[in-house]
Amino acid sequence: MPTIGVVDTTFARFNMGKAAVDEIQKHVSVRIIRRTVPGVKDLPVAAKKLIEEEGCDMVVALGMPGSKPTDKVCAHEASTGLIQAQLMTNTHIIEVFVHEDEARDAKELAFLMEQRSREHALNVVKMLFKPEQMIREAGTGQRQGFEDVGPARM
Ligand code: RDL
Ligand code: RDL
Ligand code: RDL
Repeated sequence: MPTIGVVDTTFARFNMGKAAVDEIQKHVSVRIIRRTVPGVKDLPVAAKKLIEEEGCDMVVALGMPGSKPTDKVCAHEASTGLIQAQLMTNTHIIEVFVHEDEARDAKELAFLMEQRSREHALNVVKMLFKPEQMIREAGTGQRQGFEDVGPARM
């Protein structure tokens, strides 16, 4: 049975890992291993450990970069680390980041964090179990959280 790793943070203002786990369980019966770390910069090694030590076939890494310039730098570093961990392990780590300033208020932030977590969790399910469905969605302007933008047309 495939194993999906889910790692999130205590820094985030919404329980993103819980939403991801719930979404995966709605679609498939898989083994799920969940971890929580303090912040986004701690995600890369946690994801790498889930792959190398716990045998995860794919990982969802979720976090919330804050709105200050320092947080943006932090998020970029975390992203770079997540890409490095993917290349080192030859395994997808789907990065689910919601920047705190993408939302107008706390209510919209919670909505966005839940939706993006669920939609990327579903992407992981599709990539693992229904890759042909991803191909069907190629070029369709998918977004996670807010509305899809759709394809450009001539
Ligand atoms: O390793 C401990 C911390 O350095 C690590 O958890 C950082 O990711 C924490 N952190 C920051 O130090 C910061 O300045 C975070 C942010 N900003 C942020 O915007 N989002 C985070 N962590 O998840
Ligand atoms: O690992 C899942 C996503 O993090 C990853 O697919 C990103 O490439 C998605 N993405 C962003 O998160 C973003 O902020 C993309 C863009 N911007 C973008 O401009 N174009 C993309 N993806 O293809
Ligand atoms: O055009 C508005 C948004 O799509 C744009 O600001 C994106 O960059 C927002 N975004 C992120 O900032 C991010 O870190 C997205 C993702 N991750 C993502 O995974 N999926 C998105 N947007 O649709």
